[in-house]
Amino acid sequence: MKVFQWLARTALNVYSGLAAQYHLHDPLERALLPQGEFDVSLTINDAMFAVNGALGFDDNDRSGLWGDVILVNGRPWPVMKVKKRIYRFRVMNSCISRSLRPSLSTGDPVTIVATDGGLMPVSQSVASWRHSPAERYEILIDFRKYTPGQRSFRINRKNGLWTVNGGTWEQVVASEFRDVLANPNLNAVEIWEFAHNAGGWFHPMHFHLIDFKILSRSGRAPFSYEKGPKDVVYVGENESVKLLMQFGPHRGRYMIHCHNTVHEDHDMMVQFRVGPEDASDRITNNPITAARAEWDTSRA
Ligand SMILES: [Cu+2]
Repeated sequence: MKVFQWLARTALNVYSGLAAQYHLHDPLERALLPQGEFDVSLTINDAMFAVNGALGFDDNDRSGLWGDVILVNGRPWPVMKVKKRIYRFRVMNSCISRSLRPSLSTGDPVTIVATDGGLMPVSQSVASWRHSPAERYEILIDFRKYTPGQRSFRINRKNGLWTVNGGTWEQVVASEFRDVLANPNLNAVEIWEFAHNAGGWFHPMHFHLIDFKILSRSGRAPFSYEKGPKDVVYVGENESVKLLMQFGPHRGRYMIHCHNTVHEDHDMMVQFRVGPEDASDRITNNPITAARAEWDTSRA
């Protein structure tokens, strides 16, 4: 009976953090694959949090738990700086119930080199893969082809919502406005590419804070009439645009959204942050449910 009670708490134990990676090495694997700082664990799980930060648990009448925050190695929305080389990532899904489909935002493939029990006979290049709880996949990502300060964003329709790299404004709100698409330094110069690999709609993408210069449109020069400073760029059907931007003169968070305002409402708005996060970045005051503003009559 004691054993039964222990087993019946596995989900709660794993959800509370009792899941980890234990790596075994051998000479063949050491010879073939990146080691040390280039051999990185990614333990992914989903969680739901109460207002006070406590973990919430709801197994939906014993069918499964779906948290609305994805954690990597226990941290929400983590960022990792990489060098221009090949990295090895050991990806473990430690969600209670959620299936994952990892992919790179650039759409580039990754190389799967090992599965749960060790090296594959032949590595496999895939654009994404289906990944259930407890499965482990080891992947290689080649960062040599990416230019520092260059970011790629994809416009996608997902579950009836318009998204940028899969992100929505609902996710930003759920994160208490801390979730950002990118975090350039103050006055940094970067090139951002927005790709819309579908037909049916164009998207007038609008950026707050900055003006930008359109560098190219699907690899060709921009139109002659759009060579001035811009804050809206027409992203046509099956088109990608490259934009040269400098992030200043202010730090803080700023919106990017589609200016087809129906797309914007459902739910094509995200944000970027210039400079480091500070304490005021966390916004818990919901403008819709907050107390009404009052006139300050003392100054009248
Ligand atoms: Cu749009």
